[in-house]
Amino acid sequence: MKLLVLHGPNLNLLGTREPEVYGSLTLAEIDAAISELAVELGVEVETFQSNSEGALIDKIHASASSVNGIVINPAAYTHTSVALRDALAAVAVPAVEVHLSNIHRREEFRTRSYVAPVVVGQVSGFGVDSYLMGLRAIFNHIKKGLSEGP
Ligand code: CA2
Repeated sequence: MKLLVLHGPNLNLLGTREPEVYGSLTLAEIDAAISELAVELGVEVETFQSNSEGALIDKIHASASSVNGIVINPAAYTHTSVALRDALAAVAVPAVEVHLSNIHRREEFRTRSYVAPVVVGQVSGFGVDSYLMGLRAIFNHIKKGLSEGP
């Protein structure tokens, strides 16, 4: 099984500012925790961060035929991007949306996710554990689908 983990804009700055909101881990440390869990689950994981909406969409398109599932933190594009939502819907690869912070208990504009209706589910508010729970969730979702057969 191969999974893709996508990080949206500004997440490359993690660990430098707003630790009270996003935690104190850097993106490299989050990726290391993801890789560790991937070994435990016996799956291959690729991680990718971009500040560009187009680059994230291109990565989804390019990976569509080679990955079984996606974990995505679309960051601010969560609340703005119909294009990202359309890309996820178009490729029909199951995805889980994750957020470090709880987007439902912050500013009102963060409570709307354009991505939520096209993913299997959302994990929000648990810091790095949102990614790890998201990874386990998509792994279990795919395994269930594979074992059920056609
Ligand atoms: O809680 C999350 O994971 C978010 O997706 C993070 C986004 C925010 O726009 C979403 O509403 C919720 C922001 C990521 C910005 O990350 C920073 C990291 C360090 C310093 C400043 C911003």
